[in-house]
Amino acid sequence: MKSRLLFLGPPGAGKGTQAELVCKDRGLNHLSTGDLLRAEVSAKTPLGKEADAIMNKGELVGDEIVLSIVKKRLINDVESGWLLDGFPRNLLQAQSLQQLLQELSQPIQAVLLIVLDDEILLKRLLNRGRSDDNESVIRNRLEIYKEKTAPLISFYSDLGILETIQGEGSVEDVATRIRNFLN
Ligand code: B4P
Repeated sequence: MKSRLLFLGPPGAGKGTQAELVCKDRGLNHLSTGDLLRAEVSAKTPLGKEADAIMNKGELVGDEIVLSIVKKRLINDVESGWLLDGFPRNLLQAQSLQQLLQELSQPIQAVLLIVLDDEILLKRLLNRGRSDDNESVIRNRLEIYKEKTAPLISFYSDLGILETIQGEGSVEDVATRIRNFLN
């Protein structure tokens, strides 16, 4: 069974939603950098205060901060398996992750790219209504995705581990597509 997975895709594609279901099904640790950063913001830690302003503009939080959070977790989760959701988000993060996983002898087994039309993404995020879910911030997040995160599609495709999943339809429709691929 594949137990080291990564979800890639634009904001609002359903990475977080589907990651939760897959982790419950397969007993994996859900490692969402968005959730981990929001926990720091809620706890009002120095790191959280720094991240809050950046997230509310829809920008990416600094690589050093995100890498240190992920590293700590991955080293502890080696035995049970994991699903990375929302990380990596640029080439530097992807390269650092490859190096760390090589050191741990724990390569990624599959990268699932969830794809969805921009207008549907916008509608879903406006419905969610988190503090970083207003139209201008969402459009900025989409631009940043295209500029910084989308290059990871060819990075993982060149490694031969990328699978594209259509993100339209109900949560259950998308979950079935993912289950069919993983089983
Ligand atoms: P994230 O928390 O990663 O969130 P996201 O990309 O906006 O959402 P996701 O794709 O997970 O969508 P979801 O399932 O929730 O990032 C937030 C911010 O954190 C970033 O902008 C950045 O500032 C920072 N950050 C995170 N990781 C970072 C990193 N590595 N480096 C630097 N900065 C980082 O779904 C969205 C909505 O759609 C939900 O309301 C859901 O209920 C709904 N939905 C899902 N599937 C649906 C379906 N099939 N039908 C209808 N609605 C659906």
